[in-house]
Amino acid sequence: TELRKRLIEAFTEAGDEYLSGQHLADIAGCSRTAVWKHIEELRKEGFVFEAVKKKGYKIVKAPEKVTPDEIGFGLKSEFIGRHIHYEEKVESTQKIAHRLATEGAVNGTVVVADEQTSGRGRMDRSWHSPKFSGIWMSIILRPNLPPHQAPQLTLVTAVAVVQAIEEVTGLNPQIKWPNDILIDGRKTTGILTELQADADRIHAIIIGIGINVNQSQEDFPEEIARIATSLLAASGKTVSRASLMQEIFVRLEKLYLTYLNHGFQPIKLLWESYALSLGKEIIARTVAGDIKGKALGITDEGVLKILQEDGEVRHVYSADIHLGE
Ligand code: BTX
Repeated sequence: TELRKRLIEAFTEAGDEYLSGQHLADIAGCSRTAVWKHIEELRKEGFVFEAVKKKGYKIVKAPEKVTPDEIGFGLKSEFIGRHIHYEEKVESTQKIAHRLATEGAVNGTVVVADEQTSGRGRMDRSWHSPKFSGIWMSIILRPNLPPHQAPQLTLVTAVAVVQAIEEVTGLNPQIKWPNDILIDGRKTTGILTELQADADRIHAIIIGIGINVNQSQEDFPEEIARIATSLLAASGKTVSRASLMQEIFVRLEKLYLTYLNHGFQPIKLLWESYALSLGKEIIARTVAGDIKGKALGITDEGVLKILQEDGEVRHVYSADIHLGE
């Protein structure tokens, strides 16, 4: 890291000039191969380089962080994102949000980190959350609702994230019930909703959102390389994480209020317009076994309806969806 610091200083001094590999090696006191490796490391941290043959390297963009200042500047929402708890590196933003919610965090509080070391998915799965390249955040909301309505809020969130991605990148993401957002069939976003509630009232809902933003396709680890993508990989453009977060806060706030004031119906229509698997043959893997059939839509509660071959319509509350043949 001392060496990388020296490289960064050299690039800073060079300003708009390119620095050759040899020159950098001299400054850092290492081999050119080592320089190249360090440049790769810096790239993973969010630096964007321009490399020109015979001239060398130049930094065209330094990593942007997602600190409260960056997010607060120009923010147009009223309550979502008005209180931001930022950390560079955490195990999981969900964990922190749960603690803050217990301690009385206000409606709309957001916990965000530049890196998660043990990001969580559903059912104890893990969520890969490398430094600087994604949005890893948890939003605390305090709706006055019974706990059984919580799954609807996952769907509200999915619509908000899709709209924000569309607005900021021009891409057309689709939703796979209940909580995946896909681009070209690959997962770019996962949503995890958790509750603090008693039998008839939600105290806090903690909505975890993980979005792959600026990873290159090669950056994904082997296990998810074929199922995952990022906004950069899909659009060819780096995306400002802070701007995307702002857009999500504004959209989510609007849809959340629509939902509280007018119920799930208007959200349902929007959700269905973005849904990937409606009308298709799917297999829903549930804890009680597979359900196979045609995805018909969602109920007013946000529950998935599947038409089986025998004509029976099954309601699925929780499952992983696979597209059938
Ligand atoms: P999920 O259970 O639907 O998806 C988890 C599965 O997705 C993993 O088993 C793996 O196959 C795949 N996967 C893991 N990481 C990635 C990734 N970066 N991109 C694409 N696919 C991946 C989805 O759970 C809910 C994820 C919520 C993550 C947020 S991040 C902020 C907050 N904090 C936290 O710990 N979790 C949430």
